[in-house]
Amino acid sequence: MRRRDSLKQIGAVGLTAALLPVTPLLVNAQEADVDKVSKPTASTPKARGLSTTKLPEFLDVPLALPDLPYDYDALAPVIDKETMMLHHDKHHAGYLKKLVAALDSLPELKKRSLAALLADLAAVPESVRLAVRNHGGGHLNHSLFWSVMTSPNRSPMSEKLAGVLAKAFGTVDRFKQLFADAGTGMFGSGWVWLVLSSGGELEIVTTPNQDSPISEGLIPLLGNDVWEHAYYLNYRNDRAAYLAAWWQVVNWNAVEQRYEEIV
Ligand code: MN3
Repeated sequence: MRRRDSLKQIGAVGLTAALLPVTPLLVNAQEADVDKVSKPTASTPKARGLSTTKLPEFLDVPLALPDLPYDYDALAPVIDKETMMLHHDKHHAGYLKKLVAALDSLPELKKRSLAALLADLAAVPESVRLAVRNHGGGHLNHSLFWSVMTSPNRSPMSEKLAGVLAKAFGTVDRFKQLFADAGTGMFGSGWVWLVLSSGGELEIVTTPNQDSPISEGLIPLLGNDVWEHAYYLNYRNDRAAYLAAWWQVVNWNAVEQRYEEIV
């Protein structure tokens, strides 16, 4: 089975009882094998029970560059206007362009949603598998990213969601600390996520490059981009400062809506 890189497995003791049976997902970061990561196996998503035919609606991302749901400068001073322009118009658009170019060579793949392709990469023809994984992952990850942000302190966490997170991680502050630590500690470029496992557990995980949690059978609720292009203009090499400031622009209402859709 494919391993996740740099994974932080977090106990979700309280939440689990109210949901589905526990599926232990302990992974030792030292066991991560970079070579294997580029060769996902057929068993990966299905082994975890993620249905590729019943993915949540919010994962159904069209093959188009989404408009930002706010102005380029709406996240300032947490994320500056120039970073947002470059990130959305250049980086995200670049992933999409390369994804579309790859899929143009196998148009029948466009009949399936991108999320369904990413959830079962082994079923994607080898000639485009890496492009789907990298550029498709990039397109999906960024599409999900823009929509969980809003102007600073515009969308505070509800008491209900705070209760869910506290039940899973001890306290909300503890959740934030674990998430930030996972993002800060991740070597190289990638993403840090709050996900729901197929066993119904809330977990914090990291994925390298543009890998999607969906390819691991995990549903992403909240993700932060820790590639340098996401923060370097403002924060230089201080990824920890970016992660600490980022909480101000999280759209907790959007996160809660995703959670409500899948539990
Ligand atoms: Mn990015």
